[in-house]
Amino acid sequence: MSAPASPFDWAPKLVSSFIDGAFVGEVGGYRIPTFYPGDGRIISELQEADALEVDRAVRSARRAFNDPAWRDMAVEARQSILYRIAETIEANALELATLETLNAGIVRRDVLGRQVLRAAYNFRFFAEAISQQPGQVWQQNKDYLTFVTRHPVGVAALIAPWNSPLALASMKVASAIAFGNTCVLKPSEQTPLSLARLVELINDITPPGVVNLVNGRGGVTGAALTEHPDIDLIAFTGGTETGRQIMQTAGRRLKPAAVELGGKSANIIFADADQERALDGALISIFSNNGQQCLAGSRILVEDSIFDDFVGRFVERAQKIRVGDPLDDATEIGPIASARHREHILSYVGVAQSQGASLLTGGHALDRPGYFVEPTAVLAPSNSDRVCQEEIFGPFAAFVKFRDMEDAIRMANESQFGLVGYCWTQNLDKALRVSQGVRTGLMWVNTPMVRELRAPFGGVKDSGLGRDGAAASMAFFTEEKTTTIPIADTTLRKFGV
Ligand code: TXE
Repeated sequence: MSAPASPFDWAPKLVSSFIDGAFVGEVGGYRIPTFYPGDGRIISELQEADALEVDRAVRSARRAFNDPAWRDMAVEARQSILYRIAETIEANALELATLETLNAGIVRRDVLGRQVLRAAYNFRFFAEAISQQPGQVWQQNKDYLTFVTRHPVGVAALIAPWNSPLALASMKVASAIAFGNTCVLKPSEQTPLSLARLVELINDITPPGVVNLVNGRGGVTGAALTEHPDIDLIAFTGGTETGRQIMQTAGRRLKPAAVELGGKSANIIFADADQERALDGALISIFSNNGQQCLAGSRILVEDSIFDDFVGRFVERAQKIRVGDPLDDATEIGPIASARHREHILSYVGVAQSQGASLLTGGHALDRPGYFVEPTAVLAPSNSDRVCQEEIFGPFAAFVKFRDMEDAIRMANESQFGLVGYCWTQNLDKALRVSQGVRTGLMWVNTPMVRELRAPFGGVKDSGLGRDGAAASMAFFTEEKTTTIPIADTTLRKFGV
């Protein structure tokens, strides 16, 4: 589709569920307005799926799964579908990016240059991964050959958050369908637009029912989906409390679930680091994606000998960041995704100050329509302060000083979370000790946020359970079956002779 006169014309008036190859369309029921965080205007309306509509979506996914044409498809045919989805995403990049920006407030230039490319890459990556998976054969027992085959699990419930819908949901859909499952995707009720379009585009390529979409609030549509008896597995990204509820449901129903939750990741900066690179990395890791990302390096631990200088330079740069219209290519930070979340972020200024922290920069909403927050940093007296322990999920950095490596590792580990971590040093020994000593799912040394999809990604402690990645996703989205066959003359015991 060629670009309309106004980017807002890309937003549909109504977003409904997409079931069995088509949008459900207007059927009445509960509606939720969708806002443009750049000025607070309503841009669309979401029609919430109730339990009956969720049931229709799950039944559609089940029918598609039961069709051997999908489930037992040759790997080359499945690869070609995944490659075509990647190409379609790229061909529709501007529309998808604009919808993401209108809905989530992420700067469009960044969505185009990063998230949309990542969404396409997710499909391409799994197209390649599925043709390269080795199997297991056991032949130590000379009389028998035992081999293990993998089979798709079935119908997956995929639940996505609002902070980076395209990148996160596309990873789930790509890994689910690559391994032969079918799915029902539920985006966040705040950000349905880009994913509704993505699901429509995917359905031009996949058989109907392979990828379905339901929209609505977590407690209504999300709960109906995870509670549905015909769901075989659940993949969730979102907040820690919701993650606990999902795990309870999965436990009760004995279904596998992978939950990728929040973080409060330590960014450890040693005096012997390349200071300029560490500074760039610290700014990227807290301010990209408008600060709303689980990977954020939101606790910046700096060695005391460089503390004042490093913090001074960070503040100087933070004050020059261009905050504003996310559709403008010159903007670096756009609006927070919702008014409620902006208030949540700003409330931490008071929280920090009440515990003795000093405000280094920012701390206010911008005086203009939309949900903008100044890039903010505080100096926390202690790592046990709430600003160092709770996920704020915005452009809000908390600085703490450390004495030496042991002190830094101890502080990094004093957290309920353990998603990622960052370490900046020129000393290999220190880099290795920190990367091994900090209890987290992933550590980046001298670089921010390089996502190697071949390697496992996921959190420990309250940051989640389960991993994404080539082997990890295969383990989650397939079931192993062991088959044993005699390959020699084996005599059997005879009953009743
Ligand atoms: O997330 P929710 P919220 C963190 C971040 C944020 C906090 C709360 O700190 O401030 O979580 O955000 C669906 N059954 N992250 O409240 O509610 C919901 O509709 C099934 C970190 O917005 O967890 C949405 O689709 N589904 C994070 C999705 O869960 C339910 C990204 C996530 O929303 C449900 C987002 C239920 N009972 C927030 N309740 C990350 N890991 O990147 C809600 N949902």
